[in-house]
Amino acid sequence: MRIERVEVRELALPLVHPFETSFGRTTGKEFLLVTAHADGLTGLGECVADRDPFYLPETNGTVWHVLEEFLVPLLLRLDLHHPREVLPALARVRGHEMAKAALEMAVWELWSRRDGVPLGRLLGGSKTQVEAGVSVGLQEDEATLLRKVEGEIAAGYRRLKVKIKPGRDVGLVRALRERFGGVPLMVDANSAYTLDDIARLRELDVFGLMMIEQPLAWDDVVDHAALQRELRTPICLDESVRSADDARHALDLGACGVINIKAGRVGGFLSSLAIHDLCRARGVPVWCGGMLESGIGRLANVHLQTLPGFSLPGDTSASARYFEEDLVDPPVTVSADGLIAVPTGPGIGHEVVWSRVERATRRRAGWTLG
Ligand code: OSB
Ligand code: MG
Repeated sequence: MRIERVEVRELALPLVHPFETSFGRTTGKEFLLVTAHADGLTGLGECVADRDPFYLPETNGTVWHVLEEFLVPLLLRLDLHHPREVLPALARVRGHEMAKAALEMAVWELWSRRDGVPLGRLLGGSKTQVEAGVSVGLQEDEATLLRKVEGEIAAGYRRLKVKIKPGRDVGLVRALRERFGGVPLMVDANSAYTLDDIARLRELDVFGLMMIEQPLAWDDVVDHAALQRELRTPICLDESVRSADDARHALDLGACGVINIKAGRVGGFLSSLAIHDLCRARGVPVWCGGMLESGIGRLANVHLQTLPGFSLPGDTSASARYFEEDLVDPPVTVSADGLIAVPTGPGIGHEVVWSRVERATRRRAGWTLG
C-alpha cells in the first residue's frame, strides 16, 4: 500500500475540569490529529504532544515541523506491506517519538479499516473488554481530593491513581487509606522528586501502593534503579521509557517493576508491542497510560490494551470525565463494574463526528504523494 496523502490538524477542545500535575495545569486540550489517506480510506492518529514541553520535550509545534519537513516525505516514499514497516523507515530521524507515533498509528488504523478488522485485532490483541482505571489530578485541598476519589470509586473504576508532588504526598495517601481502606491505589509524581527525597518516598512504603509512577527525572533510569533498591513499592516508569531499548535498559538495571505504555510516547504501536513482549517475557506487568486523549486516541488505547500483557487496569476512563462532547460517537463509556467494551467494527470502531473535528480545528495542512 502506498499512502497517498497525509493531513495534520491542530485541534482545541475545552476540558470539563482542569487537570493538574506536578508539571502544570491544563484547562483545554490542544493536540494534533494526523490522518493518512489511501484507497479511498482515512486512518487516524492522535498525537500526544501538548502546546508546551513540560511533560516531555516535544510540542505541537515541533511535531508539526518534523512531520512536514522529514517524516511525511519519508512515509510518502514507501510501498508498505505491513504497518510494522513504518517506524523502522523513520529511524533516520532521531527522537521525536510523539511525531513518529501519530503518523505510524494513523497507518495502523488505516490498515485495520482496509482489512475490515478492529484495530486491536491487527495489533494481535483478543480481549473483548478492558479494565478501566482513573487518574485524578492534584486538587485544591485534601477534602476535594477525597470527594473526587469517592466519586470515581462509586463510578466503578478498578484502580485509582492520584497525582503527587513534594509536600502533597504522604499526607494525601494516608488520608486516602484511612478513608477508602485497601482500594487498588497508586501515585504518579511526574518527575517531581530527586534522590535527596529518598526518606520521604520511603514513607510511602507503608501504604501498600500498587506502584509509584515516575518519581525521578524524565530522562533517568540510573537514579530510579538506586531508588528502587531502597523501596519495597514497585516503581513504574512513564516518561523515562521512550523506546523498547529504554525499557530493556530500565529492566536490566532494576529501575522499575512495572511499565506504563503510551503508544504516543514510544514512537507508536510497533514499539509498544516490543515493550509489551519484552515485559511479558520477563514477567513484568504493563498497563496503558493516557494523555487526556479525545475519543480517537482513547479508543486507540482501548485497542492496545486487548493484548494479554496489559494485566493491570490503565488510565483509560470515560470520555465524559474530560469532554462535554467527544469527537467520536458513541463516546467511550465505562460500565458500573469498571469495564470498557472493545469496539468490534473496523479501525477504532466508533464513528468520528467530522463536523465536531472541523469546529475544533485551528489550523491544518496536507501533503500529497509526488
Ligand atoms: O503522567 O500519566 C501521566 C496526563 C497528561 C500528561 C501525563 C500524564 C497524564 C495522566 C492522565 O496521568 C491520564 C489520563 O487521564 O488520560
Ligand atoms: Mg505518568
